[in-house]
Amino acid sequence: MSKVTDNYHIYLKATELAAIAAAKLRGDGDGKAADKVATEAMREVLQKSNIHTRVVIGEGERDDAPMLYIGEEMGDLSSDLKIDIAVDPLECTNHCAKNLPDALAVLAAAPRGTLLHAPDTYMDKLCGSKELIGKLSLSNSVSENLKATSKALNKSMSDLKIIVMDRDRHIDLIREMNLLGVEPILIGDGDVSGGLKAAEGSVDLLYGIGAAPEGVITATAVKAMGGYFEGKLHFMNQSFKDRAITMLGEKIHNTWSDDELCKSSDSFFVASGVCTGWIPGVEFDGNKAVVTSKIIFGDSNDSKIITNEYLLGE
Ligand code: VTB
Repeated sequence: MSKVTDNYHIYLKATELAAIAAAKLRGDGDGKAADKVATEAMREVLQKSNIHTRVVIGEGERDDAPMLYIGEEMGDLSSDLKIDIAVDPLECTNHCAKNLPDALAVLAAAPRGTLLHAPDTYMDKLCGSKELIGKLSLSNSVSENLKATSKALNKSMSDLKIIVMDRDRHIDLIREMNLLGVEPILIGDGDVSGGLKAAEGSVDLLYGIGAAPEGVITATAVKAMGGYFEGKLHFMNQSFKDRAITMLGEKIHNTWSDDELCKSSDSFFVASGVCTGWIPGVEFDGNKAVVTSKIIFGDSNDSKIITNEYLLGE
């Protein structure tokens, strides 16, 4: 039977068309509308395919999301090839609305049952390059982790490039960094690209709390890149915690590694750029759209940048 990674083309097309659809609304100030068209474009590709695809992480619960909802099954349901996906048709929605960097259409794919069904809550994330494996932990203090990073990468504290989302929930984290002489790079949105930049070493760390579902998508990519990732669920209130307990029981207290969030190396991550940042965004040229994507394969640890042209209105 064919491997998951052999079938990446269909999923690449899904993120490409989602990115093009969202990019048409780039800068219009309406992230929800861009997310909607991206979701529709992605779903149409997966629905028409001859693979049996199931959404493990998607646009939300069935009652709230008409398409790509958690548990939705698409394509040829009788196919022997059964692939689970974690998707975010428009990651960093706010940046697409404002035409700021790093909005992406992203998808992670793996064999059935191998991606963690993460609840729709927050996740504390720590992510970096392979040099940091075994040296950091979310259970350690911020100071311990930063000192270990500085030592492992042979950089002074003031030279460390650490991405943190600019949120009130990170006030203490940022203060602790500042006390150690670290000036974090604060981002408005988009911790998926933040994690990927950290895993490839173009920055040193992604640190802090973002969305849990995107944590699984990031972890699949980081695993394939051979980088370091840890995530621990974080609850803003009791109702999110109660819901997570029904899904995961006592495991809600786990600190998950990338290998636990994506259990198979027959997996891949694909991102198509909407707004230029980590990868180039969609370029429109007359009746053509040029879309750039990055695919990272879990079995070979190879990655590819692919640029394709589509005729608009096709
Ligand atoms: C967003 C988004 C991130 O997490 O911030 C979201 O930009 C959750 O955080 O890229 P807020 O609710 O504070 O906005 C991500 O989607 C992914 O983790």
